Amino acid sequence: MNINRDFLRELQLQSKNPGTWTGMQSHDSGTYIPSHSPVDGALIGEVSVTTKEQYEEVIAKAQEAFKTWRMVPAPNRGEIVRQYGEALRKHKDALGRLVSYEMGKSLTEGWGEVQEMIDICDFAVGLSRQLYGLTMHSERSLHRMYEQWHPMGIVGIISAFNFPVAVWSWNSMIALVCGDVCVWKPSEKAPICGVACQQIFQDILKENNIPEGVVSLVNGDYKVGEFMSKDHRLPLISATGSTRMGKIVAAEVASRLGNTLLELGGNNAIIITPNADMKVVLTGAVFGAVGTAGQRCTSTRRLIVHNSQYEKVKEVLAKAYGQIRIGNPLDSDNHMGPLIDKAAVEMYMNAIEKAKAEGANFIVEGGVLEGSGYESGCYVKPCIAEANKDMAIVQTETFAPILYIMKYDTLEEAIAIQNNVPQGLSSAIMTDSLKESEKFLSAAGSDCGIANVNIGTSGAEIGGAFGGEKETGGGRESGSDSWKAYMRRQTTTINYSDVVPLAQGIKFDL
Ligand code: UN1
Repeated sequence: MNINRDFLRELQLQSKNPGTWTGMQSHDSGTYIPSHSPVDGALIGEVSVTTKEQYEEVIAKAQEAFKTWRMVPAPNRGEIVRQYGEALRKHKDALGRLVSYEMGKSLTEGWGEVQEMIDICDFAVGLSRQLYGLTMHSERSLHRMYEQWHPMGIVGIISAFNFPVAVWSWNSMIALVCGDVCVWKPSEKAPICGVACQQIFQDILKENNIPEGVVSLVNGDYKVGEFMSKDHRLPLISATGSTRMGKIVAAEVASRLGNTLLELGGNNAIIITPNADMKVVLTGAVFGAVGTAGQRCTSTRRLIVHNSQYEKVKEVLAKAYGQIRIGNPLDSDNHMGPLIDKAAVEMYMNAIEKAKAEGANFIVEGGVLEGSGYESGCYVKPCIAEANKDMAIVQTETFAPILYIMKYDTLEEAIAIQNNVPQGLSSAIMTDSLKESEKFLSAAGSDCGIANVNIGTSGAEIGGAFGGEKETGGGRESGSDSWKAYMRRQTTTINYSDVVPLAQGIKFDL
């Protein structure tokens, strides 16, 4: 495979070992994490693992930077984020290519991810003038009462490989306008994307004479994540990844009474009713299941299909799956690239085996692709299995393009099946019936954080609050009023009378 790597040069990532950037001049620990592209297996670069001593230095710098940053007026903080958005526009092509090459998602999705970063920058710039608090009427005369929002301090961000740049920006761009400083640990499976985002941000901080500790990067596996979750100097940890990881982080942060914002596993379903438009079903379901090779937390994993539509849906999907082109994601002819690594391939194969052992019937077979173009060993076939709602494998999130399809009779039954999983991130119904869609959206409907009508389960816009219930962790990131998770609320009462009347009419005369 011949991949032009000019994009690495544009992102100042020419050297084989770009090292980590933590806001410090030099940061080489001598231990490295290599990043191999799942596209062709080639070594893209290495980052040095952050030691405990280096972590302490990063936190000290971040603490120092917070003292300056929290006093910069919020709209001026928004101006820095605006400049970052501009820089991302300039580097959209190169950064999108790096995302595609390091993570394996299709180039259009790589660009889409950078677009998601740009969108959140725009959102955060506007937000920087809208961090509103409420004013209340005091029960005491000549008193004023209101609430104000202050920055919290250092926000620790732990992100996953599947959205190696966008998820960090959802958190950090919002946190930054709120006046927090950010320390980011990207996934060790896509660390070079983290270095690129960091380099671009550091240039902007330098140009504006702002302390580099406002945005920092640390690298490593769960041990570095543990430095963060156990560190009382980090009042908020925002973690994206598996439910298993989230439970550990939640317990560690809770034991020091810190705050968490968790965005964990999904097991997202689409309900297809007799009133569904098949064209809409096709794009929504196939992109949901196959996009990003099934490695989104919002990927469609289950189709719950009305009896009357079942055979038709099976037929239409099987035909569509036959047309999916799998290969180098940088080639825009391909719909689907590789899984992130061979361990992911193994998990995919194990899930297929388990599904078969539990009696699932594969109507589109899976398997690992071999031969020319597939040398990295990470390319697999998307597959579809007829399954039962209660099978253990159907209850599990497998980060791979495996779609389980099942039947229902009544809408109530379909909603019950949809809700009958431990996770609660995203959900959808395909219908042109107002009654069906309203039932799905009612309090007795979907129990997920995201509920869509005639849209697949993935591909949320940044303007809404993103996250889900149950084992998805309950956090909300990105749009709407998610910013409140990054700030502390202060209720203030001011007495401008000459006496001190006590609330609730209490008398205390001296
Ligand atoms: C994720 O997979 O962690 O809604 C995030 C979507 C994307 C974000 C997914 N905007 O599919």
